[in-house]
Amino acid sequence: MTRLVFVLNGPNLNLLGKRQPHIYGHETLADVERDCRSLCAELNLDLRFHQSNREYEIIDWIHEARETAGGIAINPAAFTHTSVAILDALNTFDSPVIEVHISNVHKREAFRHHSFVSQRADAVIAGAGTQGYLLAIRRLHRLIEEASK
Ligand code: CA2
Repeated sequence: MTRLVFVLNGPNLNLLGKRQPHIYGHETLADVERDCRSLCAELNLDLRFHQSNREYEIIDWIHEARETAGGIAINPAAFTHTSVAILDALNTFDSPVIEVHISNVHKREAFRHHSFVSQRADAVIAGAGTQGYLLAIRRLHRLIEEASK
């Protein structure tokens, strides 16, 4: 089992820490990437960390992960609620998938309560702030260790 994990981020998450801090906090995406890198180093995992505002780029990274990765943590952002294409791509990936949301989508507008991605995700973390990414990496690490026994 490969020790490479992908952390994928959907549209507008490049603005993290720069707008709406009451919902998404003060950490920037660069801060999140730094923390993910330091946790992966501690856990002896390799990391690819990406963000895009374009659905097809996220799909292409999932395809790349099919060939190379032992797990995906994904915050699809608004694509969570709209994208059958991202769900279809994740359904072609055979290793663990963890869905991450910074905010608790279930406390928010009704249109955020449905996730296409949850149909595939092995776990969903919502409302833990940016710590959710680190929790997802720890869970992927556990699953990768178990699969390699
Ligand atoms: O809570 C989450 O992580 C979300 O995936 C974030 C998405 C939203 O559409 C989902 O319903 C829940 C929005 C990401 C936009 O990120 C921004 C960050 C800072 C400022 C503006 C947008």
